[in-house]
Amino acid sequence: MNQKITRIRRKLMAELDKERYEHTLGVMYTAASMAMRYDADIDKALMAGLLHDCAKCISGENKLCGRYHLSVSEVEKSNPSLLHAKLGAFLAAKKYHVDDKEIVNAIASHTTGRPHMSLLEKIIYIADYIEPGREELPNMAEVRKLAFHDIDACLYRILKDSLVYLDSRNIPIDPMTEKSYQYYKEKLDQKEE
Ligand code: DGI
Ligand code: FE
Ligand code: FE
Repeated sequence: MNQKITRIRRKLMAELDKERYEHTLGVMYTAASMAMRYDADIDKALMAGLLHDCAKCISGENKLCGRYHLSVSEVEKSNPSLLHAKLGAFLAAKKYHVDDKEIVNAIASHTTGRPHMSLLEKIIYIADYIEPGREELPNMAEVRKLAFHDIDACLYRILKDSLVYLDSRNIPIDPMTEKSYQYYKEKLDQKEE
């Protein structure tokens, strides 16, 4: 696994711009730290963190999805940046030869989340948001602490803040982001009853 990580790191250094590569390393190590905290597989967290944005610096996402027979919704068509998650999951398997379903799923759901996320998916979704190089988003100090204290509460908090952010900028919400938010809201409400 370590050799494979080193090999893919080298490829990504050429594939991504400098800022995105630095972010990638931040997500990779943050995900590993969270895996330590929550008893998840550290190697899988490293690999999923490393590859989560592997399709971020590619242009013509719509066309590429067509070529690879990946479905594109209306919201994705008008916001192609959403597509780097599913395109990244596809490339992780086909170009970087990652055959672990859990890793591929974590890459696929890292932008919108989804209901019933696995532990690894939650870790990547959160690590992407809190890695040390990420710009200071609202409530960041609190969210970072929560990540190592209560993973579902943290997930909910990020989904909530993301919806507020997207709304304030009039960016159309992907239905999956909304679904994830509702699912984790209900889950937390039930826990509190
Ligand atoms: O790729 P990163 O920048 O590291 O982070 P990311 O994969 O979470 O992508 C963030 C971008 O995705 C940001 O520009 C907002 C956008 N995004 C997240 N959820 C939604 C969304 N865009 C739309 N249109 N709708 C969403 O629900
Ligand atoms: Fe991303
Ligand atoms: Fe990212």
